[in-house]
Amino acid sequence: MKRVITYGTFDLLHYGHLNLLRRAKEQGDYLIVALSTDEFNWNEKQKKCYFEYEKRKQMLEAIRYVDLVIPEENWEQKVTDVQEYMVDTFVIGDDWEGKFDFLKEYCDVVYLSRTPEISTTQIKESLKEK
Ligand code: C2G
Repeated sequence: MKRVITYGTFDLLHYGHLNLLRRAKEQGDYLIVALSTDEFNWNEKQKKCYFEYEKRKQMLEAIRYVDLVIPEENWEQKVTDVQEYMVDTFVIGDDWEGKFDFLKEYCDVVYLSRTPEISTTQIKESLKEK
C-alpha cells in the first residue's frame, strides 16, 4: 500500500484544496493529511483560522480522498511523520516548490500545481465587498 502525506491549514475549505487532495490521493492508496493546529497557524503562519482545528479536521475526514488526519504542530515534524507513518510520497502545492526537497532523502517529493483562481484570501475579500 502506497502511503501519501500532505500538510496544510485547509481553512475555508474550497475546491482548490479538493483538487490538491484528489491528486495527492492519486499518488498512492492511503492519504494522510497533517492539519495545521490553531496554535501553529497563528504562531508560525500568522494565519487566524475561521474554523477551529476540530471543525477543519471534521471536514477533512468527510472527504473521500482522505484516510487519516493528524495534527501539524511545528515545521520540524515532517521527517518523523514520514518515518513514523511509513510514507512513500510527500505531496504539496507548488507554491512550496523546492521548500521540502530535504525530504527526498526519506520519500518521493511531489509539488502539484495550485488551482490558480481560488484562495481563502480571495473568498474573504469578496465577502467583505458584499
Ligand atoms: N492549494 C491549492 N490551490 C489553491 C489553494 C491551496 O492547490 N487555490 C493547496 C496548497 O498548495 C496546499 C494545500 O492546498 O498544498 C493547503 O493549502 P493551505 O491550507 O494554504 O496550506 P499552507 O498554509 O500552504 O500550509 O507545512 C506546510 C504548511 O502547513 C502548508
